[in-house]
Order: sequence, then structure tokens, then C-alpha cells
Amino acid sequence: MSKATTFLKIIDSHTGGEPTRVIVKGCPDLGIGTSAQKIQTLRENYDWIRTATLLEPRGFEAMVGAILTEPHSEDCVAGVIFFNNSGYLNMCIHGTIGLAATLKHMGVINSGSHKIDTPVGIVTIHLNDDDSISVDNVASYRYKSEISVEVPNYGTITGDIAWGGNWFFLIDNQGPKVIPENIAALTDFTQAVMAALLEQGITGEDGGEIDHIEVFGPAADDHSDSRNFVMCPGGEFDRSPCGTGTSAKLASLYDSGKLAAGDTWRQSSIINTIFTGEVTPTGEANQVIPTVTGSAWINGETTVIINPDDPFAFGIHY
Ligand code: PYC
Repeated sequence: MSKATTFLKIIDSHTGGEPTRVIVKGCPDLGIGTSAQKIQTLRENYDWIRTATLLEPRGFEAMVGAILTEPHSEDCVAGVIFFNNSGYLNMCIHGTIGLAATLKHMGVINSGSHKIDTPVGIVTIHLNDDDSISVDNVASYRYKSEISVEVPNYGTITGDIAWGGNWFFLIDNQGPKVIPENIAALTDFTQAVMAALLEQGITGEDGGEIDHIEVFGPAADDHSDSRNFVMCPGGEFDRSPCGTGTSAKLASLYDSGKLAAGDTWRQSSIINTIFTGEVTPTGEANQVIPTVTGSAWINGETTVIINPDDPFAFGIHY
């Protein structure tokens, strides 16, 4: 990077409490490749964009970032790459809902349905009349059911492995109760499960790393069907119900015959924000296209100034 000061224009939003920071101007050209190729370019040459915008003193650990890119596919309105405090995400639905609200705020889209190019494939966003936003995710599926892992201090924990755009380990009613008072205990538990899966070589299909752990408990009230706690890579929990996690759950429910096409699943987060989900079977084995609906709120618009003389211009690296 040159010694010149860099200016990045950002629009902040939150989806169900989980922040999305979209960089809309000022990023270097990432070329014409696929989103997956662009991630590689970012990681190798421009990782300072991620650290400068998301790490302290400008950001904090729960924040997800997104870079608007030229779409690889002509029928897409935009391309996107998601990242967080520890690296690059395959997919992020709360972030896609935040991106849709951002594109609307910018006047790029107004209403209707639009395709977005993501690193895991093309998804469709729908701007609904009630101001909610739906995302038709990539095909999702339960890869394995009732897999047991030995977790130090917690014993045998059993869950499903499912793909919802990221790899998830889905745990029902084990570990600390899924209530806000247990956030610290749930953080320790889910991090221990993630480490045990890694150590015991338990992965998604083709060795895909399981980097999201989702624990489900009973609903807090009759506004939802269940409350979850989702641990993300980077050690922070999702304030939203996690759209890729909701997708993985929908796929798992469908595969076990507990959810049929047309049924609605209302997933609450640990802070009681809600995504609703439905599935459309693809016709291929146990795969479904999950549609996840939520709302995002624009809550900031600013310019990040990266002065290379600032000792923390590129974030604090603890
Ligand atoms: O909503 O898919 C999601 C997500 C992934 C990580 C944080 N949020």
C-alpha cells in the first residue's frame, strides 16, 4: 500500500441487531474473476481493508464487513464479499439483508427481486412491501445427522452437520440453557465444541471446516419456534438469528421430515430478534433452497480515513 491517506466510504446497518459495514467506495479494483477469486486477491494483497474497517478502534468483534464488487455474472445487480474480525466468510445472510437495505438506501434498487453474486453462488433478494427483505439462499442440505463429539469438560455432544452457505454443527438442547443470561457460558461451550470438532477431524463435506456452532433451545414466547445461539469464526456470537444457520436448520428439519415445503419456521436469536424461513425442495436428494426473511436498519454513513502515520490505522492486533 502507498504512503498516501486512503478514504473508504462506508454505510452501516444492522439486521436483527447484528451489524453489517458495507464499503461502497474507495476499494481497489479486484479484477473480473469470480467472488471466490476476488477473496484470494483481497486476502493476499488488501487484507488491510478488513482489519482497518472491522478491528478496533473503528470496529468491534461482532461486526461483519462487506465489499461491493462488480458481479461476475451479468444478471446480478452486485457482487459481494463478506469478512469479519478473523477472515473471510463463505456467505452471510444477515449481511445480504444489510446489503440489500444499503443498495436501496443508495438508490441502486427500489423494489422487486434482484440477484447478488456471492462467493458460494448466486442468491436472490426480494424487497417486500412491508419493508422486510427476503433472501433465497444457495442450496442447503443436512450432510450428516447425530454425529457425536467428545468435548472436554462437557462430555459427549451430539449434533447434525449441515450446509447453509457455511458449515454448521447444530446442537439441540445440550450445554448451557439458551438464554441471554448464559451468553458467556454459551460462548465457552460453543468454542469448546468448535475446537473439539477440529481436533477430532469432524468436518463438512469434502473436508469443509465447521466454523459455525449453533445451539437451539425452546422459544422464549409464542413469537418464534426456537431460540438459538450461534458462535461465528473469530470468537463472537451472532446477535441476529444467523441466516446461514437458519438455512442449515431448515435443511435439517426438512431432511428429518419435521418441516415441509410451505411451512414456516421462526428462528429467534439470543437477543430475541427473529428471522422467518421457508424451504423449496430442489428435487435433488435432500437439498432445499431456504428463503430467509428479516429486516435491516441503516444506522450510519461515514468515511473511514486511513492515515498510514496513525499507529492503529490498520486496526489493533491483540
Ligand atoms: O446471517 O448468515 C448469517 C451470518 C453469518 C455470520 C454472521 N451472520
